[in-house]
Amino acid sequence: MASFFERMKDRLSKTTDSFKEKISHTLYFRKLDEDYFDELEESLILSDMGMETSVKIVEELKERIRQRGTTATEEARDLLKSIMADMVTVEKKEMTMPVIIMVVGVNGVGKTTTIAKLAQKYMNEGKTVMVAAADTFRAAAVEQLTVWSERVGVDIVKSHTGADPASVIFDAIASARAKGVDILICDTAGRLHNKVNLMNELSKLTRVIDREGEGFDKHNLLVVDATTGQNALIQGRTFNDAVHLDGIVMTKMDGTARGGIVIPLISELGVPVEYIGIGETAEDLIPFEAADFIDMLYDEGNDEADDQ
Ligand SMILES: Nc1nc2c(ncn2[C@@H]2O[C@H](COP(=O)(O)OP(=O)(O)OP(=O)(O)O)[C@@H](O)[C@H]2O)c(=O)[nH]1
Ligand SMILES: [Mg+2]
Repeated sequence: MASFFERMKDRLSKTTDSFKEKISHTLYFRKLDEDYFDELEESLILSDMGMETSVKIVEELKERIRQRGTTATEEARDLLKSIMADMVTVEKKEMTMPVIIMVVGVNGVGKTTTIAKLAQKYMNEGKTVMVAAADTFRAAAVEQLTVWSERVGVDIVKSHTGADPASVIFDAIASARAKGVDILICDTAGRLHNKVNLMNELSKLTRVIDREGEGFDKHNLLVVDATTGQNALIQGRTFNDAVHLDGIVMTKMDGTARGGIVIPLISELGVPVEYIGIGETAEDLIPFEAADFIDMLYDEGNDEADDQ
């Protein structure tokens, strides 16, 4: 059976292959001159690193090259790798039990699926889990979470479509407290009539959780979809303004070449990516290790070994 690292490598191969391809020609430069830096910056932007982060990476590279008197492109490549590794090194916030996890993100990114995956993972670790269906906006959202909760085997607190999400959270916290569950995971709407409404609702839910959830640790997770590239970054900024984000889950990393977006997401928001989604089943969630990810981007190991 493929090792954990191999499985991740396999699922992320579109992203890593794309990065290697985009960056490879910069290795053929003879001199580390302005042409080299321009080319590199463009390659980074094309690899979904975002304008701001790409400029920052190249500025830092110039500085390190200057300090060290580096002239070889291979050496510059190693410096580049260490700069990127530094940028994604953000400490993850440990959760203490009992905890309320609020899951936020725009519609369709994979919130409900991620909740099922997280519930499965925590149950496998021997934790007691409950989910709250606080996306009462979209018809079928409650049913979708109900189906998942039955499949995974966790308790669910829910109401009808159109109910006040704050009251669902209120009831869920009371129930989680009464049953002594370790982890309460709250699903939220990804879409309301407009963005201001959505952000106001999330702030309200945060206040309810703070007020009613005494004795519970609080953990806010943003779910973003890797296939949307730069949009993930815009969403990250918007949600981070409305809700304090403790962590990010990047979904749909399987089958996209745009996974490089995790780098600017982490470095610009200063929020760690905790997990990545690599498929549609409850098992397709893996912890994200930023340093391993950077290693994969630069790994030149033979590709044939990656095939089954
Ligand atoms: N390939 C792949 N598909 C995923 C992943 N995560 C979620 N999906 C799919 O993305 C679609 C949307 O997922 P949902 O969990 O319903 O997304 P949501 O954010 O809850 O959506 P709304 O409730 O409409 O806001 C579903 O078809 C999922 O199966 C993933 O990691 N990889
Ligand atoms: Mg949903």
